[in-house]
Amino acid sequence: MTSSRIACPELAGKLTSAAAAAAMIRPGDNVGLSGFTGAGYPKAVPGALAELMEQAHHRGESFQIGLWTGASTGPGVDGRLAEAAGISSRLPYNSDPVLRRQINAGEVDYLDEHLSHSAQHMWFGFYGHLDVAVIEVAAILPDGLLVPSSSVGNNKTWLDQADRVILEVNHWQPRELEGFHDLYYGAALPPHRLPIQLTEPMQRIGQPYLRVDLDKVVAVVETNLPDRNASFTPPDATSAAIAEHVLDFLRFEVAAGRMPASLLPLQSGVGNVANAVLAGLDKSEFTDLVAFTEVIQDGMLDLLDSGTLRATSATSFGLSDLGVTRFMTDIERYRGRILLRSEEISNHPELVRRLGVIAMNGMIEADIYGNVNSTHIMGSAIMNGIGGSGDFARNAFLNFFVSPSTAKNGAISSIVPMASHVDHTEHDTHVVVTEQGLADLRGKSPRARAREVISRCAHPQFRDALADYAERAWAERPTARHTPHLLAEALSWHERYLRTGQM
Ligand code: 0RQ
Repeated sequence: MTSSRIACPELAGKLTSAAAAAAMIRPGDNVGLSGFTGAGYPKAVPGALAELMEQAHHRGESFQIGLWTGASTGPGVDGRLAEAAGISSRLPYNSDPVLRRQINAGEVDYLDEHLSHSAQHMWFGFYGHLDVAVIEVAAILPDGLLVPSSSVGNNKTWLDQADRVILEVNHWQPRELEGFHDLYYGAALPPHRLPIQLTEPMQRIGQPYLRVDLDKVVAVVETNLPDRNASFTPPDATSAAIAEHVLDFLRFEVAAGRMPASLLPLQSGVGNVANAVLAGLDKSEFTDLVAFTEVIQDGMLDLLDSGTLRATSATSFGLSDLGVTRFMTDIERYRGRILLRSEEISNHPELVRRLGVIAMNGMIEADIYGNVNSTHIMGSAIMNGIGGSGDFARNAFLNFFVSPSTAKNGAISSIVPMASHVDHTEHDTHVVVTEQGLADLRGKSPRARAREVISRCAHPQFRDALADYAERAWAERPTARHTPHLLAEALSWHERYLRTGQM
């Protein structure tokens, strides 16, 4: 490995090993890492830190940190540090199964935050002090400016706010990533905030580089390791049916004159249903689309390659191994058509609303009135977190929440009388989609929404029970018929699955 990517002499002088860099992190520190959806997280220092934690634990000493990131990382970060019992608190998002178990066991405090809020809550002082930032970059320029890697996330904020900075320069990341980023440094705190002058998804409002105060950099480490590249399965019948319902609805909206033939900027959550919608778009008549989203997954590369998608703004990649190879071998093809921004900008409510984004996100369950649970199984156990779904859905021109109509091999209905946890309220939800059909909730009263959700989205196995619930709630609540519920029964709907031992 060479230091050809570290062109700044002052920072080249700070080159050291991962173990030496990790030793600069102390028990009790809050540590801000780069990383978003398995892309751009530091590959070496977290593992070395986990070893130090295990050694300390063997000596009977406590060594835990508060762990802050952009969003999810990889098993080498969340998983490894969790295995070392090294995380006391975590924000703003996690999808690692080992850490999830610790959170749900009550061993780790988890702040599940809207992603657009995490940077500003740091600036507002809501999270306390950030001791160390560990940030992966693709290269360091002679003047110390940093070429970001495959995600931006909260890197700008962590670099700015941390007392000490450790940089990981990853040779695996394409050096050609220089120019793929747009870092906005114009944010001020209330009452001095100004409008963000972005009126078109691909508009540049910042600079291609991250800045760091060179005096704060305590170590530079070189790596040559890949991102965590999620595997991607081709759409199955369920996700393909969901995608078809979404596409038909978009056609209907265009025909009704509510959006142009090239639609409005798209935001798509991650996962197989999201990829199926993108695959459906690619086969459709839609062209000249643009995305203003969080994550660029394989489906987006397909759309860019076919020309269906003109360009996309995001904060991170979230590609499969195959997707990474495609991107890396043909990177110039994507230059100017992909722009990575900080997550406070990619998910900014002001921008999502101004641009009129069409938001599509997964859900765990929706209730008959349109309240959506994206995060908690049976109302208590966290799955991942709200991520960007609230940033986009609440401010979108049009939002979709999508899910198979059942979970756990058909044992559980994703349409329930009352959501066991609410992330998106009935006031925010526009369209609910399952493989059974699509419920358009816009402009409808609660009872009309219930009829729509039950008849169009519920699985036939649960449809009668849900309709019966809604009718009895109406009959038994003669003075509370706006959004009638039978509370004990609504909750027991969830609990009966606990009793079957399926959960
Ligand atoms: O669990 O794997 O243990 O069986 O939840 O469900 O069907 O694989 O769906 O991967 O699309 O995830 C909402 C979690 C859906 C995701 C959620 C169980 C199910 C399975 C996953 P198992 P699927 P997906 C941009 C936007 C919030 C963040 C977001 C999510 C597991 O979309 O995290 O939108 N969203 N971010 O069995 C019991 C139910 C269930 C259920 C599903 N009703 N009851 N278990 N499951 N429904 C990205 C970012 O912000 C970074």
